[in-house]
Amino acid sequence: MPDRRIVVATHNAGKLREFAEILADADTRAISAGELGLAAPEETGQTLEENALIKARLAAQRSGLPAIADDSGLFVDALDGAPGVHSANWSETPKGRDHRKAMHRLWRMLERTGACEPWSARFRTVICLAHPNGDFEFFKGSVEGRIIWPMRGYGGFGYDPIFQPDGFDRTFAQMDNVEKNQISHRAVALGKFKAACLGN
Ligand code: ITT
Repeated sequence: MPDRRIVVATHNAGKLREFAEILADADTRAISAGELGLAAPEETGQTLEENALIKARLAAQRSGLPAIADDSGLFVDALDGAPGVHSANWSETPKGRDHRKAMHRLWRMLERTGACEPWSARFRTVICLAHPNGDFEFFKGSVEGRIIWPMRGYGGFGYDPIFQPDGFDRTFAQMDNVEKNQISHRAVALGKFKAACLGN
């Protein structure tokens, strides 16, 4: 990409921070959707791919710049992949997002299944890079792990306090940003994006 500016089309502060940290060593200038005053589109897709495309395409059209958007979710095997693509919806309340409520709901459902530990799960993300001319491509990442209860840790965001990646004895919320950004679903997908598009 000769013009090194790119729009990061997210309205999630936690995601935006991780994008900025992971892209910090890339020769590019990331501009947030908020800086450009772009509104968040309705996510009407049934898949991570569809929603990532909706978000990236709109931001590219509105800004005239290449845009990347991430659609992600937590997929729990004992819940047949829920909350999955609906991960954000589970946290919605009349007063805004409440991920503690969403994590309690997840836990109650898991208890009801009677499934034995370990409760295997994965975070998945699909990053879409969209260009103003309509071209687009996807970069995917996932991280395997398990659901932990009760919640542990205060770092990260979203469902991090109940997700422990394989090979670690701490949840994402108990890790510092640097450690999470080395192994997370978002780091894997952004690593592929950087290698393909930014020459990193
Ligand atoms: P944008 O669409 O503006 O990017 P969003 O939060 O609505 O922000 P999604 O539609 O992709 O993004 O929803 C993702 C959900 O999964 C949301 O509830 C997040 O908090 C959660 N999530 C995504 N990545 C996560 C991570 O790394 N750690 C914990 N939770 C995560």
